[in-house]
Amino acid sequence: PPMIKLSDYQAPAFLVRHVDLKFCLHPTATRVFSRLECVPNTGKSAFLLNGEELQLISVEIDGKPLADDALILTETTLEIAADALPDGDFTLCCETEINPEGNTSLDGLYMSKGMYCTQCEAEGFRKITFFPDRPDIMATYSVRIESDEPVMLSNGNPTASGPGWAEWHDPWPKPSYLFALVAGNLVSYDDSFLTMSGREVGLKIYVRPGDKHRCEYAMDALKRSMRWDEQVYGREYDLDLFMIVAVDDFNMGAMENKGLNIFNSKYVLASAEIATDRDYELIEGIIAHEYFHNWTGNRITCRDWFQLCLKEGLTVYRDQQFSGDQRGHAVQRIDDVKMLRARQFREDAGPLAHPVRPEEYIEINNFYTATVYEKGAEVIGMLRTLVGAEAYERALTLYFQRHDGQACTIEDWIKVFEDVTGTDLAQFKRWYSQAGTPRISVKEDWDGNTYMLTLTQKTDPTPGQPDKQPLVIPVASGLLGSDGTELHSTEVLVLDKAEQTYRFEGLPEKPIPSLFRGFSAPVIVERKISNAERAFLLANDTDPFNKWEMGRAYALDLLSVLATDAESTIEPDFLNAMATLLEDQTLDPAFKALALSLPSIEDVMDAVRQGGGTPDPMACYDALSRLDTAMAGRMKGTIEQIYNALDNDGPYTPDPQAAGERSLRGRLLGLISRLEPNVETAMRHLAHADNMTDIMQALPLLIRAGRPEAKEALGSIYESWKHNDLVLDKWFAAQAMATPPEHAAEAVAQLTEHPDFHWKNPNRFRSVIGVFAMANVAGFHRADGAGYKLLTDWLIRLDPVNPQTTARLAGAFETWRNFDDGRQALMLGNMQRIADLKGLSKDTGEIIGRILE
Ligand code: BAL
Ligand code: ZN
Repeated sequence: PPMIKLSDYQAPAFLVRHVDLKFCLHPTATRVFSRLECVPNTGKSAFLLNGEELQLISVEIDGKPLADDALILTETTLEIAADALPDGDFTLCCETEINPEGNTSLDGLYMSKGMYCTQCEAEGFRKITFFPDRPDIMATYSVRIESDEPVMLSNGNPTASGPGWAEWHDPWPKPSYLFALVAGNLVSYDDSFLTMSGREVGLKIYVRPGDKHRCEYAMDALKRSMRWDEQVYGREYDLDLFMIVAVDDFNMGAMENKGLNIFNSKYVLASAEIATDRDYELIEGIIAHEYFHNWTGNRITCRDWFQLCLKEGLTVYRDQQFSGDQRGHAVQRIDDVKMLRARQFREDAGPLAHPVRPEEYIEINNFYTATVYEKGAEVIGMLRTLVGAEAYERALTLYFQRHDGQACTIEDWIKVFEDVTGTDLAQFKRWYSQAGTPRISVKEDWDGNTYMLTLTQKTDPTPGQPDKQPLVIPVASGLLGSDGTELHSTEVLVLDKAEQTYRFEGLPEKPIPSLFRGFSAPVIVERKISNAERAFLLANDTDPFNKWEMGRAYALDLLSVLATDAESTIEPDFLNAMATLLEDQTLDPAFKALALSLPSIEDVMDAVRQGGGTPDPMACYDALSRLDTAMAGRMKGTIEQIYNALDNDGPYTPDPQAAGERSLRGRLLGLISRLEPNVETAMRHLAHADNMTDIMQALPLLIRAGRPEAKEALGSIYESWKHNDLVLDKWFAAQAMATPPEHAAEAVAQLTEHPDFHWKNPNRFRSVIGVFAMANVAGFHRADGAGYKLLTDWLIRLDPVNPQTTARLAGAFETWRNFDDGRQALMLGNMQRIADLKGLSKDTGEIIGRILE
């Protein structure tokens, strides 16, 4: 398959001003009639339209059929010869037939449990009709749907309907990837919103009959998002209607189609008994994210797919700001950074590393990555830190004013900041083109009066980028005195050279620095600090992020020692520091839960590697168990007391305060269970659970302990919930995640035999195979290779059905070089099995190809 390059970008030869579409829906033979109003854009040339898996019935220009020799039809394109086109504007009419039921890729028009739905980003529209399917072609759309389905939806406002048909019009020009159509037996949960200028907008969440009572939270999150975007960014909604549809078969989390967001059901439906606190949090964040796209993505879109971070980085940044405002900024920041490190830093350190704005791809779907999304958001956060909140606001206002209705580039984005601040941001822009995570080393000097801080930045080579340039890195720093007072409050130091020294004069004593407060840049700080200093900052830092960070660094230090030397002892100072933290009345429960949690097993493996070792996953797993047990032993009495005090008899509410308390209680339950071979407390916790959060806190502990009661609990949850896919996903996931690593591969293989393992459904596949590979790390990396083989067998089976989901999970092999020779050989052999497949999708082929390169 060809490599698409940013440097090859060319303006489209023709624009499309308006699109009329008519759909005659049929599960296996849907007819699509399109009428495109086309405008020449770059002089006389052939017209190239994309089209895949389409049966062409007819094509006409200005009402006249085209001669056969005026057309070249390939597997993926339809080319109309320049001679066959009139000189000025023209209309192109096409009739095609497609098979939604046969479309298992869930890209284009497909069926999910009898309901028609679409996914067009990035290149699904070309599976619906012939079209120049690129985001820099923005058109208005009028859509007519004909079918017997009771509900028929498309973008924009409804214009007319009757028995068996419905018509929609979207007045806002949009790229084809934002097109959507839904038809099926759906009911709606309705509300309305009064915008800042006093317009009433109808809000509808469409779900299957029976799910209507699970829409309240999503609707509330939507209204809060709409208000927030008005208040914080001055952005008002622009149609009479905003719709969300919940779909069970969906590759992504959700999709921001204009006026008609389509969501994976798991990010819409919530009630105490089916959703955990984490689900509520994700629903809130994703509803906000998709809604915010209306301005950052839809009104202002991307010129080409290399600019994906223009909409995704900014929209993630905005949804993180929103969630921070809703739930508290410290906890939000810690959660965001945990995720960034777990996914983006790992991506940046391996064979799949790529810049925030990639320069080439084979399959664009492979670039919906943590780097484009989460690092893309970090880059915006840094820009805001560097220019200040006030200039950021002016730049955004200018961005919306200057580029509304356009398909833009990162150059356009940077330019508004340059124009507003009068500064040259050329060096800052390297964040978009240079892959890899910078490593910062720190040197301190103290001469009795002046404190000198020397920072050095270095970025390791990444694929295709052997030499790295210095970046502009905002270092939010404070200095603390030995009594814990702030000697120098937070100041943003700008590191824009390979090495720089910052001087602080007139200090009474050698200060203790608190660097990268709030994680002010996505970098790795390589600083040797004594455990005493870590304990000091853990106790005294005024920056909550760094307070958490110090506890994490301290724990990682101990864990990497434990993982390489099982006989080593655990420093009581760490346990004492954790005990102090637990008893600190000033800390909020959600923060405490995070601060008392141990790093992930991948973090431990990375720490072992940083120390020059080769991590043994099982030894890292055991190290975590040992440290957890030691913490539990040290804090035993207090843990039980606080656990009991947090027992809330009232009804479940999903608000952040209650969720924070449950999260601490869940963490304490985990600790208590370390000391109870029979996990009595977890059994009681489960027995009294009246909500899914409590169930999902206790159930994995029973599974991990190998208790017969776990089987009973699983059986009874299954009986109660076998008709609810979202609960069954959790039921599968709990087993795939918590089964002890020694026999996880067998347990997971057995789960795949279960009659409810509907492997063509992405949520179900991910909840078993994905969770095993990503969340049962020691089980997946078992030395005999059983985990690798299991994953590979399933990827081979899924690839012809759903390339996108297969390619994503194939990323589980991206860290293969971090392991010992035996595991490397096993992973390599399995990846080779995939690479050798006849007819391997370009999605999976590209991922495996890059990992093996
Ligand atoms: N645009 C794809 C889904 C999302 O990022 O919102
Ligand atoms: Zn997005």
